[in-house]
Amino acid sequence: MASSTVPELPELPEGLDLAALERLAVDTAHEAGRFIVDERPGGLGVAQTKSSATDVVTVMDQGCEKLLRALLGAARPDDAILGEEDGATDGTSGITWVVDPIDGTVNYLYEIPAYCVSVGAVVGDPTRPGHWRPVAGAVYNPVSGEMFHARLGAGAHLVDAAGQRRRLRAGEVDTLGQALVATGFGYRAEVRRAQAAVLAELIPHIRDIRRAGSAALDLCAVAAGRVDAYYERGLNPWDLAAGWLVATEAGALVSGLPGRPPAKELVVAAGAPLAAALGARLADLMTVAD
Ligand code: LIP
Repeated sequence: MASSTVPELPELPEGLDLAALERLAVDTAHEAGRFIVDERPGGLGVAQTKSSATDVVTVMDQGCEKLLRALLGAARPDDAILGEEDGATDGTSGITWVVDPIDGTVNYLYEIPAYCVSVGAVVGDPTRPGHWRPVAGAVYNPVSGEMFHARLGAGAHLVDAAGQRRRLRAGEVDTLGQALVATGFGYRAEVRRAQAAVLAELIPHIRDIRRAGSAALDLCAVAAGRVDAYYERGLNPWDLAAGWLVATEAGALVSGLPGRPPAKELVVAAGAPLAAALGARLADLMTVAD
């Protein structure tokens, strides 16, 4: 099984029950997913903005993160938590929960059914690229009812709305020209301009592009073979944590620029040969576009 290009990381804490972490990730993602659908107020609007006027936060992002923190804190009070909305809280167990209460917030605001709750348990320091990796995680799309989940060394699975469970296997397309590629764009205009310039140069060399609007769902789409590859620049640890493990446990490689770990500068996910080809092409194009 291909693995991510990260240096050797700290050992897993003694006696860590990865299956229990995976179950906790699934249960909390499911409860939080129900919350953002069932408790969505009518006429939901923007509560605040972050890096730009289009980088929006709703009261449901804030409420969902509070719920995730309460559930994880009650189950494992010694763990640290890093969340998109409320930042980092320390712990002593060696495990950090990296959570995105609503990944695909703009889709959620527009009621486009491509958003999810992402809950990942990681070892190492998630704020330092190359110094962390996920060990258990779940990505739940509460509209489709699809629960993607994984733990280190045990494969990745999808449980659909009917409760059918299946093991995930990433696609095996190994040439760019045949690759259906997912990607995303940032919230700041100058970043989107550079990303669009890279895409304009890349698109003649691939099958086609898909833009779903959620990094976590894009990584799960690679795991499920629904796309052959995904790449994006500008991701935060919470966009990445759980989806990264689902993709690698399904046989994909998740990396950054050639020879570098997944990081804000770039995340690439695909079967090993395609990830290498795409990573190299993007490295060339990004240098030109910057
Ligand atoms: C989103 C990512 C997506 C990216 C968006 C945004 P959010 O995260 O999942 O891949 O293209 O710009 O960053 O803001 O919905 O948590």
